[in-house]
Amino acid sequence: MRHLFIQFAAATALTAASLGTANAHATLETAEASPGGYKAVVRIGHGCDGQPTHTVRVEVPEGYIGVRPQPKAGWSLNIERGDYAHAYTLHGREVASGVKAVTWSGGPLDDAHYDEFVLSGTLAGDAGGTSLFFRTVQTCTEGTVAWDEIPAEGQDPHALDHPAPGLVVLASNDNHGGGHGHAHGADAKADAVTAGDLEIGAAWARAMLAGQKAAGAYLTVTNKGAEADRLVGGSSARAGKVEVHTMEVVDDVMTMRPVEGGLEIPAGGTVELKPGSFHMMFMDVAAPFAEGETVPVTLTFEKAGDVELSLPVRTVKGAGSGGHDHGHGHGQSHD
Ligand SMILES: [Cu+2]
Repeated sequence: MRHLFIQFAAATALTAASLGTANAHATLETAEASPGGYKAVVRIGHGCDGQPTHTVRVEVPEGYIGVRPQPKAGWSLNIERGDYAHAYTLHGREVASGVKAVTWSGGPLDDAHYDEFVLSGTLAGDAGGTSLFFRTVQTCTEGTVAWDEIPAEGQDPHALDHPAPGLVVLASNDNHGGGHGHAHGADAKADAVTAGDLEIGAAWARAMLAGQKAAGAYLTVTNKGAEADRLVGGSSARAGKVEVHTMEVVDDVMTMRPVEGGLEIPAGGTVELKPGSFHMMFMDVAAPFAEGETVPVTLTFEKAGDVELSLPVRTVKGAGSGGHDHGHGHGQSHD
């Protein structure tokens, strides 16, 4: 009987796997990268409900510049060009336009097969600390599947049926070559504040674009005491809600969510809240934070209690286009 049960279970699993495309998302091979050279490998693991795919179109997100697609044997290539939202410095030159979308078509990609569609380009320095999404549409014999859903701030992409392949661009705050704009720069950071055993420094909030409702804020907490403390939350007159968030890549998908039970600040330790990692999330922000202003925040610690800070607002711009680039020889050539 036991044997029979196992066979039955296996058959059920097979049936579940063959239903729909929900478990075969279009994803990026590398879902986390620093500003600089980046090869975007979009992986298509499935057809549309059993049908072969003949066309794949990938949109190039803002901030991924100087893009060139890799041709594929048996597929024809169509490149759409256009203007970027603003000009970037790439290899010492100003670039204001480039590839915005690439379509591979006429190909045979059977439902049972797997294939990759490759772009080569550069992640601009000001993309550091953000997430980029490569909206992808696969067209099959009948019908299409659009991987174009983008998680809202704080939403788990796993909750989406058809998430766009996402990339977390790490903050290039280990790049001191440009001498300005990085997360630990002498410019635009709050003075260190002491509260009990805690010392809080290098605090800042990210400037927001018109229409944005949420923003990240970053700081460093050092615990000089003998006991651990926890950063459990916060509040601000400028936001409906302030939460402690973590950001990580799970199953190739960028995930951002509240830290359950708060963020531990170990005795004698330092915890850095930084882009691409732990951060304070300001939500329901009515008036977007503008570069140059300061934003008040009250941080709540389990033991040290409430700590008031004033966060300078700035962009991560200038952190270096191509600045943190491994082995391409142009790392420090930008402004
Ligand atoms: Cu967040």
